[in-house]
Amino acid sequence: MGSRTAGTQQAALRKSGGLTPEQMVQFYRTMYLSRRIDDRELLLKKQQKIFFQISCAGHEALLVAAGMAMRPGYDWFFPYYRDRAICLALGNTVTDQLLQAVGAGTDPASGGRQMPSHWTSVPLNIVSPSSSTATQCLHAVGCAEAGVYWNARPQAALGSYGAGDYRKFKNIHFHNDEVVYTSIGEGSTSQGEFWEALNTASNAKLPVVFVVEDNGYAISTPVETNTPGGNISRLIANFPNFHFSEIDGTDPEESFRAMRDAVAYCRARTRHTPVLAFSER
Ligand SMILES: Cc1ncc(C[n+]2csc(CCOP(=O)(O)OP(=O)(O)O)c2C)c(N)n1
Repeated sequence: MGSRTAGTQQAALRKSGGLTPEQMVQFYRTMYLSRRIDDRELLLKKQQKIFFQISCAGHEALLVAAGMAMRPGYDWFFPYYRDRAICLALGNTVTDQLLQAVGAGTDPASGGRQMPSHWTSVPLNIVSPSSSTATQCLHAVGCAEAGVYWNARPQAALGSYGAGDYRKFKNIHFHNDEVVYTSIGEGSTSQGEFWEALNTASNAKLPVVFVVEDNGYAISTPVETNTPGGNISRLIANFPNFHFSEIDGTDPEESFRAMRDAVAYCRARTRHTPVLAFSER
């Protein structure tokens, strides 16, 4: 009986990608919290206290998995506007997110200067995005390139232009095994920035995890209108140097296993390969 129980527990651990029951509860709580904040913001918008609301609904499992597989304040994050749940998993609080939503002067992300859902946190390494969709992919590639360059040439950042140690000035630290996360909706993959980012990440073998969240629509435009063949996975599966994964992003355990493997692959600098994961419609 005892060994059967141990066997069952081990099978459950394998299925969850190594997450303990306590971590699974935390996983669910973060998913639920994300949905509750979305619901509250929708109410605030109807009360005209928020002028812009973007929902993470349906994306929570994949995003909490990503947050739990990565290291806040150590890895780097270039999410897109649907990524509320990864920010919560990394350590953003409800107060942080609501202050940003209403554009409060006390908003820790930007003092109320950024748009709502333009996720930003200096201590968590969540980098403030542009509203131009897909540009975050190039920012992520630039960050990964900077990390690889500075890790290989620690003297390069030292004061050659008289400004002192640039990294200390900007409070930026690379550790030689950090991973860079970026995400994008499937509709925005039709933009050049996405393909430029893939080209450089592939050629330079950069440690970037690209997450394409395919929810079937670019806001309202069906995926078939944007993507030749209607499936972005098919178009990019054969890029050189990619570790590639297509998953059901509404399945928490499958999502965590995929994210864990993708992050480990990049962190190990096996081939410095970018990784692609996909959310299912
Ligand atoms: C360069 C650019 N073009 C257009 C827009 C307007 N816009 C914002 S979101 C969006 C659709 C994006 O769809 P998708 O990438 O599938 O993300 P989803 O919101 O569906 O998750 C568009 C066209 C923009 N922000 N930037």
